[in-house]
Amino acid sequence: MAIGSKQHASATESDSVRGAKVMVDLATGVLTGAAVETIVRRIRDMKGVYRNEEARRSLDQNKVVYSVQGFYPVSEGQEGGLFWGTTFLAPGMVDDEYFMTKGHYHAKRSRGEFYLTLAGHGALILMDEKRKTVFEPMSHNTLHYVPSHTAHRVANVGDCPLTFLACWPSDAGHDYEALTKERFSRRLRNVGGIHVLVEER
Ligand code: M6P
Ligand code: ZN
Repeated sequence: MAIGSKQHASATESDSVRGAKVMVDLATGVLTGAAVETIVRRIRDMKGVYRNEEARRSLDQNKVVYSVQGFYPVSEGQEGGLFWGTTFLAPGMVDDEYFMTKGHYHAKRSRGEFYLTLAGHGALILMDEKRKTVFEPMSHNTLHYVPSHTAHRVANVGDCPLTFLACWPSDAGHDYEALTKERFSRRLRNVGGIHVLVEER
């Protein structure tokens, strides 16, 4: 078939071509499009997340810790779909702990997730079912696989915003409850200027 003949013509017919619903700026992580939804987590939303609750309470409760821009093409819980998001995590400290995401298990424990770091310096904290907690350093272009059955949370260990992309199954869900009872077995803390995992007492 000649180049640009029938096949090409059909690809330009309006009923067979549709524009992307969302654009991702890979320099900044910013998503644009009518389908994009944003959630914001402020210091006031982080009750019980940090070891030193008094230190958290003494901070500006309106300060944004992180925001997540998401593209959820199917409804949450639906099997077979995928979700996409960008997390923007501010730099900051609560006592000797870094600003971090709440952290979660997937409600459906068998589900995994990918994270791709765009900017900043962070730590992806992972705890497996045996309660073994480790972290993976995050920096520009690092790709992280969150295995199934693994609690995960991200801390910003740098001075600049930490930005990362994420992709996860639409039926994964978020189980925050389990971590309010059990918590991570180790916490990432600044000890003498270095970030280390310290056993939770
Ligand atoms: C990533 C994804 C999202 C998650 C967000 C913030 O973008 O893992 O599913 O909601 O980080 O993390 P958390 O829900 O633990 O606050
Ligand atoms: Zn997740």
